[in-house]
Amino acid sequence: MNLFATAQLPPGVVLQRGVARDPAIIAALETVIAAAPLRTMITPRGPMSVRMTNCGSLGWVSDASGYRYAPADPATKLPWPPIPDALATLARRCAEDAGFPEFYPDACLINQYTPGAQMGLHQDRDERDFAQPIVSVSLGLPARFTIGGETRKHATFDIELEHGDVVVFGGPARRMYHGVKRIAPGHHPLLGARRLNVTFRRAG
Ligand code: MD3
Ligand code: FE
Repeated sequence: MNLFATAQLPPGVVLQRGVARDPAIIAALETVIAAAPLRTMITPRGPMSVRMTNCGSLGWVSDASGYRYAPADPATKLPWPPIPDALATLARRCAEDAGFPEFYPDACLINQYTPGAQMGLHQDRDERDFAQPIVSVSLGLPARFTIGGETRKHATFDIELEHGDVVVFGGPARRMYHGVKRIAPGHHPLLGARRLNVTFRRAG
């Protein structure tokens, strides 16, 4: 069982600081990125500043026509790489420690932020079953992560996420608006001038 600080966080948000510091996690991510390179996805509102790829049987993709989960990488038409064991084990353990012992992710989205990149306030609602949580792993440069409520108007607050931090969003937190403020310049000893965020989802 991991110890974590839950003070101040809304119901359903479980923060597990520093539980993803094993360098094997980065090595596993590098194998995925080698097979399915990070790329700029286009949204109906324009190109994203974050570069993305996926592993698992489904991957989140976006183009000018909209967002969806897809079984193949649109760049190569090949299936996304499988979720490496080191990542699957981490996701299952973190979900279990947050009260979700039956979490079987089929989609793993990898986001790469370089300084200046950000992600606007949004909801994750392309997944089939909102009873399933999302497990988020932050690596590399720190980020200021914004959490709001179930509507865009709701008051927001920020938490600072650092290398190795995991957040599980389940239950009432699953539909909360969230975003990432512009990443500040910096250097991380393992990842250099970048932040990787890995989200595990049950999409299908
Ligand atoms: C809260 N990524 O990829 S992960 C995303 O740091 C995304 O790259 C951010 O938002 C990042 O969609 C934040 C944390 C996260 C993910 C899903 C959530 C927070 C969430 C779903 C519901 C509520
Ligand atoms: Fe999101």
